[in-house]
Amino acid sequence: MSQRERRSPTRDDAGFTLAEMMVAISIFLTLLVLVLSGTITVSRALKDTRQFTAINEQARVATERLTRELRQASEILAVSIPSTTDGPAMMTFGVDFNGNRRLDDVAADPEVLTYRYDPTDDQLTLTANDAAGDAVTQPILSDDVTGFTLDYRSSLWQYDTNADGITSWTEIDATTGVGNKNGVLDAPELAKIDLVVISLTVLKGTHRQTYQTEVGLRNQAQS
Ligand SMILES: [Ca+2]
Ligand SMILES: [Ca+2]
Ligand SMILES: [Ca+2]
Repeated sequence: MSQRERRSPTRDDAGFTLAEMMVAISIFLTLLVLVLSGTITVSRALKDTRQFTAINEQARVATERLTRELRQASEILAVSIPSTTDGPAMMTFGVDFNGNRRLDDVAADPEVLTYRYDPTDDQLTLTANDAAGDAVTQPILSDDVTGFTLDYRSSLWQYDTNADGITSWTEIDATTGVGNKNGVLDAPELAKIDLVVISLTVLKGTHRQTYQTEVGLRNQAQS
């Protein structure tokens, strides 16, 4: 063996070859990407949870507010019932907050309230007159309401024609001498409605929460 050949580096004493270095670096980079993506996923999940907790709390407060106002309502003035459960819904009702036995257009606390759900922008709004008597619409919940339904019922059991224990507005509408049989909940039947089942669903990311409550209208006149 020549001098030159003896000095040539063998595989064992040359440290890492270029190929080995490349493999080591790519393994290191792969592990780094995995660790970073795991960290990002966890922080994104935490952010989603925080946002949902906030919207969840707003939805709870909104449902409680509507429940409180509706319980004091003296009359339901108008409703719009969607043909599908995810359609637009509207309800206008009056509350005699100042106790003067009529609904005032101008009052410190607005006495005619309209709640409206628009599924095209996932928004629940409230329209009421301000202290000057001008109608003002404000969002109650923005962007995150994926369902808002109002089911109208009566405690007048004699109109529960299918005897299922619930007097629905459709039964009121269909009763001769009580409803006008037009398939719509309108003026002739509204005075008979004294129960409203509210269902509100919010969705943030993958989190979904539905609030449902049945409200008895204490002051609704019946005849
Ligand atoms: Ca009043
Ligand atoms: Ca029934
Ligand atoms: Ca009707």
